[in-house]
Formats: sequence, C-alpha cells, structure tokens
Amino acid sequence: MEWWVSLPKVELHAHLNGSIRHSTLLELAQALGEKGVIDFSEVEHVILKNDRSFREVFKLFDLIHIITTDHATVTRITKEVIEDFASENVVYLELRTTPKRNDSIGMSKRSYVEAVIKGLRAVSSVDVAFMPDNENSINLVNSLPTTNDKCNVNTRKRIFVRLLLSIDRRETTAAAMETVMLALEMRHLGVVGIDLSGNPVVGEWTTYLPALKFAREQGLYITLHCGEVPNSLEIQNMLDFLPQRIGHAIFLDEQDWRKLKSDKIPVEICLTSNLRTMSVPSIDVHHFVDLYNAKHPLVLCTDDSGVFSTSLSNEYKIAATSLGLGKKEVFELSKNSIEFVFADSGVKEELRKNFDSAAKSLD
Ligand code: 6MZ
Repeated sequence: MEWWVSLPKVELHAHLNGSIRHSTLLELAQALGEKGVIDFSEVEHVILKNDRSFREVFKLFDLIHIITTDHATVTRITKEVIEDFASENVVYLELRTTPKRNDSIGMSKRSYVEAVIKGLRAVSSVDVAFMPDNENSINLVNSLPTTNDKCNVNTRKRIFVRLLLSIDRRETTAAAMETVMLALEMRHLGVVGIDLSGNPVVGEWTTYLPALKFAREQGLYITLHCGEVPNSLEIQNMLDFLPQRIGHAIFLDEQDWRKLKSDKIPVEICLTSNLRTMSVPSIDVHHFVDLYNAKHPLVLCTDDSGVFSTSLSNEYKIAATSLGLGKKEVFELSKNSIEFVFADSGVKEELRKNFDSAAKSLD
C-alpha cells in the first residue's frame, strides 16, 4: 500500500454529493436516462469531463442533485462515501451536506438527513462511530463480527464520523434557520455544526447571518466557505464573525491575511479543487505554502473527491511533493488536524492514540 494511503488522516471538508463515486453517478444517470428523466448521452459527457470552470462545477452540482436526491440514493451514497474514505485510512471524517426538500417525492430537510444517517448505519466494512453519547455501543451494534474471534473484534477498522449541515447560499434566512433547527435536534446523531457553502457569486452575507449567529449561540460549530471569489466586504464580515474554521481562503488581501493569522482561524485547504477550478493558477503560488511556513493552523481536505477525481491521500502527496516535505513532517501535518475537529476531547484523545500507534508501523 502506498505510504500516503497508509497514513492515518482526518478529513474535515468533504461535501457528500461532491464525493460520490464516478461509477455510482454514471450508473444512476444511466438509470434515469432509461426512464427518460434525463438525456444520458449529454449527461455522460458532463460527468466524465475533467477540468471544470467554477461555473461548470455548480452546473454539475445541479445535475448531480437531480440524479441523487431521493432517500434511497442519499443513503447509498453516504454509505459508499464513508467506505471510500475509510479504505484510504481516514480515521475521522466530518461529512457535510445540504439538507434538501423535495415535496414531489415527500422529502423534507429532516427526512433527507435521516436518509444520511441511515447510510452511516448501513456501513458494514468498517466500524462507524458517529453518536457522541454512544460511541462504543454503536460500534458493536453496527459491526459485530459474526465469529467469536476476539482478535477479529480488535483489528476491525474504525472511523469516527460527524456531520455538518450546509446552508446553500441560494437559501433564504428562513430556510437557513430551518437547517440550524434541524442540526440542533440531531446533535445526538452526530451533527456537530453548520457550514455555509454553495455558489459564491450568489447571495448575501446578511441573509445567513441571523441563522449563523443563532447556531453559534446554541453551541454549534461554524465553518464558512470564505474568499472563493474576490468579495472584500464579505471576506471581512466573515473574518469578523470569527468562525471556528474557514474553507478555501483564496482571495484575501493583506489586511485579511493579517486578521486571519492574528485570530488563528484554522483553514481547510483544498488544493486540487482550487487548481481545477482555476481559482489558484498553480501549486507554487497557493496560499497553503505561506500558511504552512507561517505555522498557521490548517488542514488538508478534498472538498469534492468525486467531482475533482482526487482522494485525501492524493492531497497529502501533492502538498508534500510541492513543499518538499519529508514523511515525518507529513505525519505531523496529518496528526495536527486532530486539533481542529468539531468533536469532543474524548474523540481527540482516541485519535491521538490512533496516530501514535500508527507512527510505530509507518516508515
Ligand atoms: C462552494 C461547494 C463547493 O451539500 O449536496 N459545494 N460550495 N464551493 C465549493 N467548491 C468547489 N463544492 C461543493 O454537496 C454538494 C454541494 O456542496 C456545495 C454546493 O452547494 C454543492 O451543491 P451536498 O451534499
């Protein structure tokens, strides 16, 4: 197994519908094509395309949503996405998704999230620990091996999963508030926070602010997609809000960088995503380099492993190669991500132990 794959990793910025397997997306699109809902020959070309502009990425998301937004499919893709991350040794995954309402098939935001949770329970290839108050028993319920072999129990892989509910920038204040209320109700099922995402040229900060403030008052963690396009006022407002993390942080000016660094707001870095969408022209001018050298808190993430054909192992490989990092530094970079997870101190402690024991066998 390649070293990058064996390395234990923490994924904190992964959108469910962006992480869908290519094979699954094509299979589902073909089935809808056969039913006459979409024209498969046109869609196939869009799915298989490799480099996409920012605009095209969001057009693809609209298409993916037509293909995936029913309860059974949401459950299936959640299960597969977790299996895929676990198979490359992601030991903690914060998965984010936008709760969607679709009256024509009886889907509410709540039933959408319930379908996601059903997907968490459906994973059998690995132990999925997602309920904060029930971390140990869920492992057993989910994945008790069929034999009585004690070794078997001990050697099964385990992944911690937490959920972030996303507010889409197209949504109204009321819809954003509905997502926050749902997150609060579903905390016992592993929902830990709120993400603001969606097409960055759409919507206004003031629309989401009431819901984000309320979420924070109620103790939910907040992460914001910040500075994906040049929008100086919004970037300043977002940094002033002091979220627990931000994603991307591309178009910040000198003053914003100073503020980000002095407030030590951790940044979710998505290298391949930024390069593929041409938001950053090349890896050597990516702000990751400066933030890493400045020892700013950061975490490498995939963003949309399906849409951008990447994996977290690949992101570590790209980062290490471009900065000339040795294995020890890469291991530390990965381990340090634990400090920015939105889970409690017990989970962090477990993860540290996990990394320490992996360090012995990783050379
Ligand atoms: C902003 C993004 C994104 O929520 O349906 N999303 N938002 N910037 C990005 N960078 C390229 N990548 C994904 O997952 C897909 C949704 O996540 C957001 C978009 O709102 C997209 O529709 P879910 O599971």
